[in-house]
Amino acid sequence: MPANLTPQYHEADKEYKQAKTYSEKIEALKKMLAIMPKHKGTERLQGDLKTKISKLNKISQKKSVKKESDSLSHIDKEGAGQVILIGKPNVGKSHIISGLTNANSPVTEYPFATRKPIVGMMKFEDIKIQLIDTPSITKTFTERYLFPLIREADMVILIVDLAQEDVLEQVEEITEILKSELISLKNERAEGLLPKKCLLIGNKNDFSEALPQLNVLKELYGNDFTSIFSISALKENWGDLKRKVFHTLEVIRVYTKQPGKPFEKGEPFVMKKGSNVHEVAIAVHKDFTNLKFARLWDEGNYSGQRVERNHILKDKDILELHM
Ligand SMILES: Nc1nc2c(ncn2[C@@H]2O[C@H](COP(=O)(O)OP(=O)(O)OP(=O)(O)O)[C@@H](O)[C@H]2O)c(=O)[nH]1
Ligand SMILES: [Mg+2]
Repeated sequence: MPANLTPQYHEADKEYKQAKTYSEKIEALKKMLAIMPKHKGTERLQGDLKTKISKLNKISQKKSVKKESDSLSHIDKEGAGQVILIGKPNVGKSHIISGLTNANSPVTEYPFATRKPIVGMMKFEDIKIQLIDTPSITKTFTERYLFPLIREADMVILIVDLAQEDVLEQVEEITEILKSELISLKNERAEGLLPKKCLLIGNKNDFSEALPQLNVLKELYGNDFTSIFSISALKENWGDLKRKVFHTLEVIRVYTKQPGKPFEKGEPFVMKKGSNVHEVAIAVHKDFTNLKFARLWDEGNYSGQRVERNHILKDKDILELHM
């Protein structure tokens, strides 16, 4: 039986053939299906169109899922450093990030409330540090995009729940998962894969069984983490924790001063600990590769003395650069 297709149908077919995206193609196919005369002679064609639509739907869904997880596997760095919080479900990651930053990460009594990475900026004195809250990590399911995020971050905070009896297992489980992804928390210097700094924080130390649990962690993992300590997200005043995060990042703040003018405190240059005068000068402006000399002020020994290009700077030093 002839199909007797209308000119509108042929027009839609042309649109389909010229369509560049999956959604345009799907739209054109739907149009063809809608305007096609429905009788025995077009049954087969109707079936073909439906199959094409469903295949294209599947492909485009897969693409968008992949796109989303690709885009979650990188977060542009902002501020003085990027710190990622990881841990098993319900240990208090979101509670902690909500205390330290402006982020609005849902805190719930039930686990797995955090479904995507959430970024917040933590103010510490005159700088800001970027913190990332993450979906929980478990043996049964861990979001793949967490591995590149962890690898790229400048520092990791592993949080465990001291109110649970299984604190050792919590650390083991997470380090095992990371190791199996070629990331070793314990030997990251050798692997060169992980940020070098990792804090282990036992949360919920308002529970009576918390202290002995913390002591066991310190005994067993003392050498594997930059530092191990406990907090209670319910009782924290956050100042100490912010300071510890800043110190663990191993960065310094250096201020600059115009020659011949009194010091006006501006935004500091945030540099790696161990940076020298020359490195800071280049960070200030590339022309300072020709730096002739610099003068230094600090809170202790210096009040404008000349320092060499290779002089190592400390946090809060003030530099006057001369070309
Ligand atoms: N007693 C006590 N409860 C806490 C503490 N920190 C967090 N909680 C509670 O523990 C529960 C889980 O906290 P969340 O911050 O949502 O935990 P999470 O690690 O983000 O968990 P998911 O993202 O849901 O997997 C909430 O009911 C918090 O109020 C703490 O220090 N002490
Ligand atoms: Mg959470």
